[in-house]
Amino acid sequence: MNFPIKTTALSTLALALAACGDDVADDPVVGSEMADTETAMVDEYDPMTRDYMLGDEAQTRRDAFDADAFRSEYRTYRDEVAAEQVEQADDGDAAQDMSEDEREEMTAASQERDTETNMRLRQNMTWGYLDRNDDDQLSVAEYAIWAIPLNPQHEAMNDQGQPELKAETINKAADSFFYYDADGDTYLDRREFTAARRGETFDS
Ligand SMILES: [Ca+2]
Ligand SMILES: [Ca+2]
Repeated sequence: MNFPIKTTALSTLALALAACGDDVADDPVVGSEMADTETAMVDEYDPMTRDYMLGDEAQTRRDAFDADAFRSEYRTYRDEVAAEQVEQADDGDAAQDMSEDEREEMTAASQERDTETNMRLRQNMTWGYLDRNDDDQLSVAEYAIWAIPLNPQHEAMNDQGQPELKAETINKAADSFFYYDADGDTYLDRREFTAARRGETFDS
């Protein structure tokens, strides 16, 4: 699959936003600020790289986690993602009326995707991209879109010969999910997910 990158339209938009309409295409300061932002965004925590100590209550919720239901929900999202297209960034009048969230979403949606899976790169996985059912919270399967490595080739095959997540991969994702579910409602809200994204530790 070939998904063209809309870098030109995006850069034009970023420059226009940064300059509030002034023509600063040759301004080296604007260029270097953009480079810094891009570098900072690439630094994403990988929740699969650590062990998680769960408290008793979190462990109880973790034990009640249904891995089969998770597999089914996760597979649905992967199929959805595979059918998505890179969106063209809109640098017209509409962009000026956008909220910060909408602008971030538009920028992330126009970036290059993983060539094998068509998933967004992890740093471009916005809240809106992950919250597939728009209920403003992340289920384990929604969280796993971000948490689990992109490429299913590293995983096992199921009875039908299709790529299948290994149990240990699901276990690790679930461990980290229940670790970051601070209020124990079995979903991650924005604040809890931000803590996960930053790889914060609560161990004493
Ligand atoms: Ca959700
Ligand atoms: Ca929660």
